[in-house]
Amino acid sequence: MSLDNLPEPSIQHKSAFGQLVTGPPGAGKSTYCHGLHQFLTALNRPIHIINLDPAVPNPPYPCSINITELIDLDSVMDEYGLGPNGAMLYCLEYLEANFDWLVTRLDEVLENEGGNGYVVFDTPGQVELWTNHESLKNVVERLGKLEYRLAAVHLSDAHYITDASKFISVVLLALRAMLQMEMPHVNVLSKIDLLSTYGELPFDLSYYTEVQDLSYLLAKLDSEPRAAKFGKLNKAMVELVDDFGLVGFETLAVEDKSSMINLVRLVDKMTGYIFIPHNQDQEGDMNMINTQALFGSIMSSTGRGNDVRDVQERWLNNKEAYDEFERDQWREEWEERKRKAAKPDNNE
Ligand SMILES: Nc1nc2c(ncn2[C@@H]2O[C@H](COP(=O)(O)OP(=O)(O)OP(=O)(O)O)[C@@H](O)[C@H]2O)c(=O)[nH]1
Ligand SMILES: [Mg+2]
Repeated sequence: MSLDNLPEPSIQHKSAFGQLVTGPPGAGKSTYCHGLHQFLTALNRPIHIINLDPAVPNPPYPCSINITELIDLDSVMDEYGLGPNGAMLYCLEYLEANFDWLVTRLDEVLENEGGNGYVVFDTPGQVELWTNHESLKNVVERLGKLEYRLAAVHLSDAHYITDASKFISVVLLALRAMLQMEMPHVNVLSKIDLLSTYGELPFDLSYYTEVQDLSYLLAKLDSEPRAAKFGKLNKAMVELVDDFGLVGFETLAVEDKSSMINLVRLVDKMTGYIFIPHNQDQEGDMNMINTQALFGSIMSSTGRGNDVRDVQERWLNNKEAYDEFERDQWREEWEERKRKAAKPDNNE
């Protein structure tokens, strides 16, 4: 863990863009990072994933930088006799104290990106890290000063919207994350493809994504014996969320192309990525235009836009019909590829 021989950080990049992926344990953060890597790589958009979870030496995605190169959870637990939560906070504090290491590694990784790289930070699921502990926030703030334009993509498992009290806790956590991190922020209901398996929702999906008048949920809470005891507290919490009026949700099913495109487009707008060419040369401009055109063509091939009514239609109202339709499309695409492979001369 000695950092004595590390070179001084050399800040050569012009700017970099990217995402800080946060959310409670099991929300789907690492899966999303992996999906994003596959998706952007297929679009010829370079991406680097940085794992900030010191408990994961071997993440499931191609990892450009791993915090375990600097410090890992098990050694901290052994060395200082800490439990997993305390050790996690120690590791993030250690990262903050060794910020120069991170900058040096980022410079190395982004060296060949012509000045505008794209980095995605996968984070651990401990909620303290983005609700009240300062280290992650400080690291992001310092990256911001070095022209890293990051947006927080905060994932919450869509399963929680099926229960009024869990939904309110998800909304409160999302609000807390927004207030704590103070950065461009998008909340996302993840694993939306599983929503139909949890039974019928009392309200349309848009009620939850737009976090409309939460007082409707108070009646539900009052009918839950555990929650009813805390009627006044529930009311105060609901009013607090309503008064801030900050929380809304996008939706995500990692394996669904339209879902990924909608989120990528939104984050690109939030960070300003859409306004710059990928590379410093003119070809960069063309790449950007091609990428946007490709996004458009994928969207028209799936026949869906980014409206929450489309999401409701796809994943709740008519899931089986859409699943069948997409299976047919994949089959046709597969057959077409096989035909082309059999006749290489005709390949365009
Ligand atoms: N059906 C479905 N499953 C998903 C999706 N995203 C994640 N999962 C599953 O959810 C589980 C948890 O995903 P992870 O990516 O490990 O979650 P995480 O937020 O990184 O978890 P921690 O790092 O432990 O906090 C895994 O079994 C994933 O396969 C999704 O979009 N759809
Ligand atoms: Mg993870």
